[in-house]
Amino acid sequence: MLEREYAQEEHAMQRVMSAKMAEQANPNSCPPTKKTRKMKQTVRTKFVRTLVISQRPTALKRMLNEGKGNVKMNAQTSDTFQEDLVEKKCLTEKYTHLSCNKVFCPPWRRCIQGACSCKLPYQCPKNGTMVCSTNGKSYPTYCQQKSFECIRPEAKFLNSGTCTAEGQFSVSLKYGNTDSEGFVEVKLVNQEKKMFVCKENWSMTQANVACLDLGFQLGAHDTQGTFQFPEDLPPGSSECLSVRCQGLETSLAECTISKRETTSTQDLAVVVCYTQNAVLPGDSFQCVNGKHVPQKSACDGVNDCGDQSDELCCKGCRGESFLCKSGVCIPKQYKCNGEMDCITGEDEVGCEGFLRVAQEEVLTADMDAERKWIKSFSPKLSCGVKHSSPIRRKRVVGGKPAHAGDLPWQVAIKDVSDTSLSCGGVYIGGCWILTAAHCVRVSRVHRYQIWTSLVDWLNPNSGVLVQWANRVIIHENYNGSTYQNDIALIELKKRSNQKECVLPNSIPACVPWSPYLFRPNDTCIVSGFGREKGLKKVFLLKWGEVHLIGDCSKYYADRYFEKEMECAGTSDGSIDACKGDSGGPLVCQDANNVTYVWGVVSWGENCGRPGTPGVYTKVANYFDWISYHVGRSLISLHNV
Ligand SMILES: [Ca+2]
Ligand SMILES: [Ca+2]
Repeated sequence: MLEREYAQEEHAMQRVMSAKMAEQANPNSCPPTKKTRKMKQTVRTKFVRTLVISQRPTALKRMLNEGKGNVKMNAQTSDTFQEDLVEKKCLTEKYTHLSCNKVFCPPWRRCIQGACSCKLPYQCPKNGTMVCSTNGKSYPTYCQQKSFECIRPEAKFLNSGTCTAEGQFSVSLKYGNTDSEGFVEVKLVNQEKKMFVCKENWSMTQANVACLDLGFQLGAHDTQGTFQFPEDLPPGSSECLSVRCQGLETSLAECTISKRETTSTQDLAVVVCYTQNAVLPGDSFQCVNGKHVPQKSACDGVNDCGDQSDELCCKGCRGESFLCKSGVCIPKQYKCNGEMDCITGEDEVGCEGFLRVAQEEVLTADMDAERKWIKSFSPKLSCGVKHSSPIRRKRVVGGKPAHAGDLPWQVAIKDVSDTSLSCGGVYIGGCWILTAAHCVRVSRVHRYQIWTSLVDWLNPNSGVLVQWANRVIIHENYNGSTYQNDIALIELKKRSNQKECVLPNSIPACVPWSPYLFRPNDTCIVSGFGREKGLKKVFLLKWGEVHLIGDCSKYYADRYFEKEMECAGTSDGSIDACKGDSGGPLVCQDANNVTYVWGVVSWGENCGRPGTPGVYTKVANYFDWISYHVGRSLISLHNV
């Protein structure tokens, strides 16, 4: 840790140096003159941004503490603040169960520009069990049937296995006052007569599927209702069907159905399907699909809307439902159920095995288990996981030199006409390096060298590999004066005898596909090759911990673009690791210790001053741009 005096000295030196470097390194890419008024007091360094440690005045500290306060507020589950659980700004995004920024797509859909789009049947994994569709055709897998249904919604799931001549499934409502309500009756494919559904397990999750199956597009309105059962249970009807759905099925036939004993009509399920006449008492929440549900059913873990939109913009969750870091409420039974439901993965962390549901006589196949099984055959991507477990260090603060293998995705970019390193970058797999647009120029591609596995520029360590650049792709909307879209890709040149790029000591960082993978106050790591004190050309790879900062526009009014940029500063405000090389990575680890490149070092004002956090290009916003150039399969961890 550095003394304050030293930090200030270095800081002062850095200011001089940065200005000099910015001037020398690339005079043409300096911000235009209209910005120079600001530049008098703020040196917006571009090249060689050094990792420094300095005393950070209290502004940032206060800000971060306020942020922490918010987290506590967010965990609020008391019904006293029920309307506060919904995040209003998020609602404007109109997220649904098909928004891959918030949820995983089912295996028969893939994520394209933030939406789970229909796959073509041949894009499904080959493994699976044959299923029969209501169109009378058998499909080799459930995934293929669902992907076909995705394009032709009338072809629903009928049964597991091949089609039979007599196979028929139907849902009907009985003894209601209108034909949109009543007791729920089901005729199963392999049973001769209809049976009533049990009240046990019956909730909006099941009711929505039943109503959808009956043709009510917005699902169910209520699972309560007083209807007269005209007779005693006829003999032989002392059984009912217990139904368990995931909530996103299109037919009740896809749900798991088992038999139960019943003695009274009180044990039977009723439903009121949602029609335009639905009357809601008091406040209501408007779902994306247009349905209204009671305000208190938003953020309770239950998909009341049917399109899940009541559970996707939450600051806290009601009752025992589980809050994903991405702001999604999931039912408590999804915690530790062996399947990742939060896109951030924390619902499956710290689990001691998962509970098996008690065995029962099931009359239908468990298509939810089949869905999970199919999911396990999706191609797996290896990124963001180091070979060896990291060495445990005591509470580390910024500016520590890295050891070989600490940051295996970090690269250094060198322009051969310069004596020093020009920028940092991050390896994302294949032959691809991600960096800042202001670091590179297409016309200089033949001059760029990419140094991988380097930790000490003066005494290059063993394992360092130097590769030439083959291609430079700069974001087409990069704006050199506002730093918008400050992102670029470098393709490495393959060696003449190799088909692929081989970087034995490098590991790609994962590319984030959703802006909700990491949130304000998360701790992340910034790294870069920084100069040591003095002007000696000693370059060591250094790293430091920073926290993501929400709403950075209050620090950089008019210059901060929320969707495209991310701000990060220090944790306790007393020590600040504020700068790494431009183009270098800001990486964050998820609940499963998988590392993502969350930001690319872009710009910032001097460190050590109040309220001037570093600004990064927000990589999640560029997932589609990156995948367009490098190929979807190279960087898609999920939803592929
Ligand atoms: Ca709900
Ligand atoms: Ca789970």
